[in-house]
Amino acid sequence: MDKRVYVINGPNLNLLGVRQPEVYGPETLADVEKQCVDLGSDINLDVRFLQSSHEGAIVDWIHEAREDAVGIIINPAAYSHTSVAILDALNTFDGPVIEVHISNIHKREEFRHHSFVSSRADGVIAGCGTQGYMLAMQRIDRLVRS
Ligand code: CA2
Repeated sequence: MDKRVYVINGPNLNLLGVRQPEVYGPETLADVEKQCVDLGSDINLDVRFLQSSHEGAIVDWIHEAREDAVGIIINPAAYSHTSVAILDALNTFDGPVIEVHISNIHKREEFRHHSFVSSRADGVIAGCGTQGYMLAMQRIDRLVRS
């Protein structure tokens, strides 16, 4: 049976490809989901792809992942910069966590330079566009094999 990976997306990422393509690119979140699922089937990872604009929903999915997933890929979006609750939830998860940002948060406003989640993440990918999700999948694959 394939190992399960949760790909969790935070607030407003449902608008990917619909608004601000100059910042976040032309692909929709459904496009990114398909790419993750397709890559997952090549490398034997079963993808559960999720998005919510509600902090508590994201915390609940991280708790579910404790029983259900070998790894978590998370783009916490704006909650990266504010959420101790998401950090605390990730700290209860034993497997690898890769944090993804589509844009390079370090090239943007100063308030985006700090992410609470980064202190738990095993890897952080920023500024690689939506390709960052594919890179994160490959990294999770490597980490769960070793
Ligand atoms: O670069 C990223 O992936 C971010 O996590 C995206 C967040 C932002 O708050 C972070 O600082 C960096 C924003 C997500 C909003 O997504 C939108 C997508 C399309 C149109 C409008 C918003």
